[in-house]
Amino acid sequence: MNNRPARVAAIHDLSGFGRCSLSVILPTLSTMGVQVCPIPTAVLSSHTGGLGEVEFRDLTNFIPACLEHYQELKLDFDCIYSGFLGSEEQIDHCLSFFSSYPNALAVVDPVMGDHGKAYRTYTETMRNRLSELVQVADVITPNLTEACMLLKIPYIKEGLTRTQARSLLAKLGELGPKYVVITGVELATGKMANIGYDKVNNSYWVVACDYLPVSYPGTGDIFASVLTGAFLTGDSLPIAMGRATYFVERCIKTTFSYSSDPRYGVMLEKELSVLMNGRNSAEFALL
Ligand code: PXL
Repeated sequence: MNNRPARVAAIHDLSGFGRCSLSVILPTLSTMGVQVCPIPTAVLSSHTGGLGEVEFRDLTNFIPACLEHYQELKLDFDCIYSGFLGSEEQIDHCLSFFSSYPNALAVVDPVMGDHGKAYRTYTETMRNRLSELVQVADVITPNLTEACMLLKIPYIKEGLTRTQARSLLAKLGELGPKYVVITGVELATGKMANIGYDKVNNSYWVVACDYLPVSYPGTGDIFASVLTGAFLTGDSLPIAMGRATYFVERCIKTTFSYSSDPRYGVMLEKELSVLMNGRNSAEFALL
């Protein structure tokens, strides 16, 4: 019997300050009992969201070298999870990782932008090529900005009706993935929500979240990590979404209560213990 913890190869950047990407993915998944093998795509002094001139070291060539080493070791992975990428070539290296482990859960967080805008390091070619990763993914977790970019439609500023929400999810599902989750969606009812589509069971889900007048970097990374950890420990899509939403909301509210500078990210350290109780979940409903 194999009872080792589930093992994830996490292909993301390592930003020293600002609590995003590997800095939050590692503690989050470890707390959930999942082993993370970080494969840094780049090393940065901080995230790129308003902290001035960022020191950036590209690690493009490091990715295929890691893959080669892991194959020599005959290491097995239960999940390959990609996120923020530092160059176009890295898309090809991620594709090699995914194809080398066809039985692993393929999670693609198509990090490209937020609030209707692309992140400054993401070129148009990179944004266009990200759909190649989405095609091979089992699970994708775009925010609304990224969902619109993947579908090559203008950013939707108005609240989504149920029909619009389901149509966005279905169109993303047509690109390949079995499970689609769009985060940070405003609904026509005025409520903020995370919405999901389980193509295997043809069901649509919604998890409402409280609106707070603030936005923190890294919350998408924490959401996708909890979702991944939940999938790897046997949860269904809506249960995984409920756990991820609950946890991110806790992190945001706690951080907001300290009036911390939003650019510094959420105070994950204060909330990690909440993750150990697998029953903590936000309510989920059919969309
Ligand atoms: O959380 C997304 C993210 C990841 N990595 C870097 C970023 C951001 C968002 O700003 O700048 C370097």
